[in-house]
Amino acid sequence: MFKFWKKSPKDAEKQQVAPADAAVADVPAEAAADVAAQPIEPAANPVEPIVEPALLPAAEFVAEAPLAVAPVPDAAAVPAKKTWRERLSGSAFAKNLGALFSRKPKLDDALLDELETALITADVGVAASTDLVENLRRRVNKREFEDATQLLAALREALIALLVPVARPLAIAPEHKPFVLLMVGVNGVGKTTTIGKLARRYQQEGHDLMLAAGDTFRAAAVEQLKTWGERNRVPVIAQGSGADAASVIFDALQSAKSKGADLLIADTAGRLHTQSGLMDELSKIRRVLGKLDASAPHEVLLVIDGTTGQNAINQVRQFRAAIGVTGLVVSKLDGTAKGGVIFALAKEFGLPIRFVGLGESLDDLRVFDPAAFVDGLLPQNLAA
Ligand SMILES: Nc1nc2c(ncn2[C@@H]2O[C@H](COP(=O)(O)OP(=O)(O)OP(=O)(O)O)[C@@H](O)[C@H]2O)c(=O)[nH]1
Ligand SMILES: [Mg+2]
Repeated sequence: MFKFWKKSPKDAEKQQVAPADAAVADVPAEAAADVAAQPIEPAANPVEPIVEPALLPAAEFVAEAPLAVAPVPDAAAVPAKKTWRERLSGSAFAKNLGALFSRKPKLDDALLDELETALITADVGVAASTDLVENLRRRVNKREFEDATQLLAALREALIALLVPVARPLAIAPEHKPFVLLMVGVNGVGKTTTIGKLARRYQQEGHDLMLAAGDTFRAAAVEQLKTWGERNRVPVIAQGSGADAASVIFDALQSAKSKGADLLIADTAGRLHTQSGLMDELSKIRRVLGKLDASAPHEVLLVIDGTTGQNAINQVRQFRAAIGVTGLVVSKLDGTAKGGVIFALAKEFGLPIRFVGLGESLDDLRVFDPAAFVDGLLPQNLAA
């Protein structure tokens, strides 16, 4: 029953590299976004024994595709980028706070209690909400504010101050060649689409990058990444579905090294943080990469679905224990997300929040900006 996990020399031969295809070089950003955003079925995620990958010679894994950089699509063809406020306006955070302050409330204990409830229900978490409101309460008691507008301004400052320490953008350190970025997270959080968006971003910045299709559970997952790579002329290292993930990522690093790529982004299968067998597989990926580069992976990005709520805290704990997370991406903050989970994460862990997902298009993966984020959640003024 476990035989599909065993890597045979035949499996190694099956490894493919998505060819660069001049015919699809001019696919506009929107089409690429469609591919990146295409829905995929949930992974079955069986718990399987871990098998060390065979350490095959580098020559067998050299990517055929040149590391060509596709032309950057014409900016005019891309629809106007939506503002943070437009993207975040549907969140419970924005709605609750908007409703609270539009009543032109009196500065009293009842308002502070309501504010605390609004923050907690928007996923900010009990600890962060209580801290924020108790600080404001002290200042209200000292008569620092004349009206609710001033209280709102103080809340804005306090929220931004909570996030500034975690707004540390990802730097692709040139001393690592390639810089290895591993994308991890539970099922369906947006890992693969985020890879598509990041790949486009780094390609436009002039990086020679390669992708590793490390989600080997489903053929659809490999195809999703390969299609993206073909359209954007980014080489994708993949083996058939059912291959060993650590082996695919190991091969991809070997290939990226031999091609002189400066960035390798590896996808992994979604896994529940409670599935210990699958979490062990992540440790194995780290161990195996270490055979080629002791410092790899240089970034482990954990993607958290912004609609997850307080369960996000458990996810960070478990993934951190299994593989050592170095940065977070909080996706899907548009739509039904309540908006506050980022504050809870910042308060609990202090891990860098590298990017946030504000929608499905390529433009919607933004470098995390605390002021833009907070301003997108809060009412512009008491009339909002
Ligand atoms: N609205 C919105 N949808 C997003 C965002 N990021 C990803 N998605 C959608 O989330 C769905 C799942 O995305 P995937 O990238 O396939 O998720 P994954 O983590 O790779 O999933 P598995 O490989 O199954 O674990 C897709 O429909 C994406 O378009 C975002 O920021 N906003
Ligand atoms: Mg995926």
